[in-house]
Amino acid sequence: MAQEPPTETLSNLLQESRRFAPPAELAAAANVTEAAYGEAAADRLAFWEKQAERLHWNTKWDNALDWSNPPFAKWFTGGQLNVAYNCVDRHVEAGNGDKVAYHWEGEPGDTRTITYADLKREVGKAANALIELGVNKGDRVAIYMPMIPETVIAMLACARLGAPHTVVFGGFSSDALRNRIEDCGAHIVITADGGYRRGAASALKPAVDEAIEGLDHVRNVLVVRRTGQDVAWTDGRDLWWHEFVDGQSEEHEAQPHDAEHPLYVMYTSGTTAKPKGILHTSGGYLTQVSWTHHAVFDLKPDTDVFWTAADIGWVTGHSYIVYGPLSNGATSVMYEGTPDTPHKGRWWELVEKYKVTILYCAPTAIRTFMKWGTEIPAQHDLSSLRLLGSVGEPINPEAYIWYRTNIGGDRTPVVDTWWQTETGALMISPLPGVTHGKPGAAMRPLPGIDADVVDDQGKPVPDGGGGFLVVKEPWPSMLRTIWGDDERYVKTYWSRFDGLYFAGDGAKKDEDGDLWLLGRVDDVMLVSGHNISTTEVESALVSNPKVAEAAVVGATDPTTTQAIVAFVILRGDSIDDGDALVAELRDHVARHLGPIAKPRQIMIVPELPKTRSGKIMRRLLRDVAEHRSLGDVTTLTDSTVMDLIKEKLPAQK
Ligand code: 6R9
Repeated sequence: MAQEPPTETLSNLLQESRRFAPPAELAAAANVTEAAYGEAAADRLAFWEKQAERLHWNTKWDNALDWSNPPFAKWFTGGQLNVAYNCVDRHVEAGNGDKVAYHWEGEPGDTRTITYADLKREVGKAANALIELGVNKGDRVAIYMPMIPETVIAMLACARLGAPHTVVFGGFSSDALRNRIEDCGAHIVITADGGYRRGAASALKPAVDEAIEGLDHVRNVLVVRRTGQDVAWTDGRDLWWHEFVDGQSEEHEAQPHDAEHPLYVMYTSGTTAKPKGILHTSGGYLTQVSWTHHAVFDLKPDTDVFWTAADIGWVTGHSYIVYGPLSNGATSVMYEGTPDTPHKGRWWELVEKYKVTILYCAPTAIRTFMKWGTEIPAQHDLSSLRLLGSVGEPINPEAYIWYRTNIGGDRTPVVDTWWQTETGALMISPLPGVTHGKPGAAMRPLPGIDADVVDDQGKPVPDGGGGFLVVKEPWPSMLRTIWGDDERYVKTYWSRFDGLYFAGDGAKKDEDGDLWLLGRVDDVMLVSGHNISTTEVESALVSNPKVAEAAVVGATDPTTTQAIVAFVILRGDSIDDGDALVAELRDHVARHLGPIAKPRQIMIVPELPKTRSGKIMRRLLRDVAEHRSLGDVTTLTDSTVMDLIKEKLPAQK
């Protein structure tokens, strides 16, 4: 085959023809219908103004969008609201105080039921406690917690006071925590003695002690007692939540804040550079998380039980465990621990116990369940489920089918939702009552969102083409800047293409114009002049019934520029027969995608390196494939994984 010159266009290799129509019953009663697309296209700002009416405003806005100083957007200017009032008090005032906000389940099996009235009381006390600690509007508060109700209560107390929170994953090291506390200049840290993970109490407080050593701006550490383990104590600085917060008055009157008042700063990991503090504000953010939760999950507050099985320290938890569901008065499940504790059916036991109707999780979890086998979910009654969602990475078509079949009983739509910390809320996704879903495709930008795929000149690619995902018009829940670094905000997101938001993801449009996400552009491989996405090769591997999960990287190669190297995890019942299996998988990829995509090398491994939000860290695998020493591993969930992988390596030549 003749070598083609390198192009910045992604090759379109994967073909997928399966389609799933919305169930008739769901479509007939869907919260949002086809008409929303037309409505938003006719007048985008009027569409978002209508969605903003879902919230309680103390003062209505004058102007939907101020885009006079791009790329710095202001939404709903002149408007005032209180985010915590919208998430809690107004439901109590409407007579829904007894409604369950959270069915919380601890990993050891302890449970708590938190109603909206409970939440109002607890948030009131926490807000008064923060006031006593001298927290003023605008002050930052860091939250480093396990998945317990106090995490939500702390976030809402901050929102109530207009004190932006920054929640840091409980699994991050003290260094990562320190960088974040320092960058946003937090005065208070809220933490716990520890939390339960994988069947054991894991400490949090020592990391806080280490992180804030010598940081003068941190005045107090508020500590929730969760595990009862011993903690070191600094008198005058450290306070127990059960002593200090529980003694406060429950009464706290929420004050309105400007629509553009900062709500939170969420740090994106940033693989090599300093983490970016993504700033979200109040009115636009809450409008879009509330509407997308209503539209894409078809949330019926009186009958649904919603479960986002993700960590609150990930943006998915902020928007779809806390702000979206609470703004809609939903009942959610919140689970502290890992899916395999004390057994691999824990999630399905929870779905059965709480009669969960909508489940939202990451492809990495789905592929793990594929590895564990279908018998495990089959032992539970999952018939309450009516809708499934996916987020975090492209969902391989075979993982989508597995999810729909084995968890969704072949009835439920699967909504593959594309978005980012930076976008704040869902951006590209099917609408469950409208869209005829294609396994592996995020389908269309939501009503009110103007996204497209462009070539390296910023020109839209035709149907059938691939390139870079961009957003063309500002949206309500967009990041406003990077905390303290406007210049980096402009440079990172708005400078690659003039006037367009650059998401950093590769994507293609199929012949129908539907969108398929193809992974981060940094991960795209250049093989003999073709740009090939890691996602497509991974999906081809996962379409082999022996494979549960695959990660693909491009390693430098003297003849083809880069060569494809794949790391593969087998499904539970598959047998690794060495070279024969590798040959079979290489041929399988070549058959599905063409000879150009045939991996040079395939390694069968027990685990893959992942971040806490479940994204595969291909950078580390590239280090392995190119025989380099490993780069920064501090954001890995489990740092022993890389040792397991290296053990599997063939001896270096
Ligand atoms: C919500 C979240 C953002 C990056 C994003 C993309 C990937 C997320 C996806 C998806 C394909 C989906 N991503 N959802 N890729 N299909 N449905 O994950 O935020 O942690 O900031 O990550 O995740 O690469 O650019 P965040």
